[in-house]
Amino acid sequence: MDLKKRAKVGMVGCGFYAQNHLHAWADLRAAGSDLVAVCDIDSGRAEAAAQQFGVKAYVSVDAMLDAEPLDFVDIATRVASHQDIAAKAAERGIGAIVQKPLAPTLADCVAIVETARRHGSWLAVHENFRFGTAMQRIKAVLDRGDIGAINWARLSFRTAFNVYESQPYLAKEPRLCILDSGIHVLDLARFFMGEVERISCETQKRNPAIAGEDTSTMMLRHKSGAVSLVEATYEAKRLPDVFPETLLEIEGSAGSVILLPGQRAIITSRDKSYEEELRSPILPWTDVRWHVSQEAVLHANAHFLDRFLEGRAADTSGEDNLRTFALVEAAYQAAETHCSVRPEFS
Ligand code: NAD
Ligand code: 89V
Repeated sequence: MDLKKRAKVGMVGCGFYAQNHLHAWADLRAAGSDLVAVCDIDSGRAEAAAQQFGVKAYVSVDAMLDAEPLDFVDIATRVASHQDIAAKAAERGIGAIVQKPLAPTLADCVAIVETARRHGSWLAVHENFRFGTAMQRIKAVLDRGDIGAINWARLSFRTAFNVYESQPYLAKEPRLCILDSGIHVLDLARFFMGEVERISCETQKRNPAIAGEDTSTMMLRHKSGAVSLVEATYEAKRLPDVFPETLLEIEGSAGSVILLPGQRAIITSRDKSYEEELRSPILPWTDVRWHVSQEAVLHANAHFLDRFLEGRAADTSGEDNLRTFALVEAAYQAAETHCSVRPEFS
């Protein structure tokens, strides 16, 4: 089978976070991505993106999918519309990358994955924390065995950054912290430590002005026997506020990796310790505050493009992401029942 060398990409959703996707596709032109059209039900946003990136604008997904010979769509609308838009692509045999959370519930996520499978269409979830430069470099250290068998970790996404300013809808989400940011840290826990046997969880709502939980503290027992603490909160009033960085403490039988504010790592391997700066350079379109998140988009999109062109599943395929989302649901169940819970998929 002749492998494709280029992919025609359609962007669905031109809102706040999609700007990073759009810049990433433009940067990946040399790697084979051809952004050809954008779609947003808000015509102003669609036109603005189309003008900035020199592509066609649509206000209807159906119209774009019927008019443009796309290889895949990149869906960066909010969670309520993911299933409907992903189905429209799958039914036409067009691949899809869907932003996190894939869907509001695990059952909806399974339905999206099943629809793609039924139509034989390629499906990836844009879960990008693991693709960030620091996370990829740390994964390489762990995979080399430099710290031995991993047996304990603490993964922390702790901030008081005003996420509600750029994402005002978050203040009204009934399920907030685990579904929005805890999902990223749970995916990192799987990425570094493997699949999960059981999870326990405590949630808090420390900010009375919002609808959902703003703080989650989770404990995971991995199938390897390792234990990890996974934390996410928007109410950590501390300095430095490292948003949107995830801090790490990963311990193994022969050493450890500590990821400190500013993406500085202290690596201890068999009684030798050294420091590494893992922060990547600011890009022309990234900014100091969001850079760690934005550069993860570029690397994630590069991965999705490569895998699509190779005809292979993404690391964060629909099927893979079911195991992360199953942890989200298990965490909410654990918080409600005050018991540890086995995730439905692992
Ligand atoms: P947003 O509301 O700013 O943008 C969503 C856009 O989608 C809006 O412009 C809206 O008009 C458009 N839209 C809605 N329904 C549509 C439809 N049927 N067809 C076409 N366009 C439609 O939202 P946002 O803050 O950019 O978040 C988008 C997604 O990105 C969410 O799932 C969010 O969780 C995710 N997100 C991920 C990260 C990350 O990867 N680290 C960071 C922030 C947000
Ligand atoms: O990265 C995200 O998914 C955003 C957050 C507020 C956590 O940065 O929603």
